[in-house]
Amino acid sequence: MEKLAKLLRLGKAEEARKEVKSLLEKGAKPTTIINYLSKELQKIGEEYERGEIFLTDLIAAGHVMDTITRELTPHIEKETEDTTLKATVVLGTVEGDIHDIGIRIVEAMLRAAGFKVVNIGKDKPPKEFVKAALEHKAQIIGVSALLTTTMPKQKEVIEELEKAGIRSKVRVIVGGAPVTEQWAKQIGADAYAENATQAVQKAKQLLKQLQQEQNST
Ligand code: B1M
Repeated sequence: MEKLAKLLRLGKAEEARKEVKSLLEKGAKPTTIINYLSKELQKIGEEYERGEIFLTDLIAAGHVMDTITRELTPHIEKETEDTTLKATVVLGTVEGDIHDIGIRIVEAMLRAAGFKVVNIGKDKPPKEFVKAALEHKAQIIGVSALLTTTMPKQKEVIEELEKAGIRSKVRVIVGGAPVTEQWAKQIGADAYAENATQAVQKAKQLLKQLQQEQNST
């Protein structure tokens, strides 16, 4: 793992991919690797913020993490627990924000838990979330924001759902490094998830609530 962290810092994507393969062969769990590297990447982000490293270093580390995430995703999805869950989640990163490593991990974990997932991608305007939710008859929308400047777009997604008249039919989960429980409450989201594991737990809880509500009406 330490070797992998070093490769992340050095921006060596191909070597890191090989190292991940070897770790998997030795029995390492994909989620353990992701959680470890996420913490390392956070440290790299903080170093960038303090001006200790350059933007190019941040980009290189982001590229390595991206490569590793793509390598690990099929392994996470293979561990599907429940194929009876008949629910769709629309996921995406808000407009103006190109961070998508985290949301792809959330996607893989939701799939592994049995959800159908439609990931609309990064830099998506609020209306795109609503459009996808309508098109795929989604029960849950997961909205990611990694920048303090793009967080307000999460609120706009909720406002667009209200305008479209479907707010009561879907549940909204918000996440991303600067997002907090308090922010989620403030903007009227239904849940906040700190990480991908929590996103799965919250999605399951919200789905249960939604189904109970629908059965009682
Ligand atoms: Co950016 N970046 N970045 N960056 N970057 C941050 C976010 C930053 C905190 C770094 C720092 O300065 N400390 C900072 C934001 C500061 C702020 O807003 N206060 C920052 C900045 C400033 C920028 C740029 C503006 C830099 C510049 O150009 N000057 C620029 C922004 C461009 C834009 O978006 N318009 C930029 C660019 C980039 C890269 C392209 C180089 C790259 C992204 C590559 C990519 O995503 N494809 C990058 C990276 C890698 C980071 C850091 C280092 C790591 C992000 C990451 O992938 N983490 C990041 C530092 C940090 O986050 N502390 C930083 C790993 C990932 C697994 O975690 O994304 O948090 P995370 O996702 C988690 C949870 O948050 C949660 O689950 C995930 C998995 O457990 N979650 C959800 C996320 N979304 C969810 C949705 C849900 C539920 C849970 O709904 C269901």
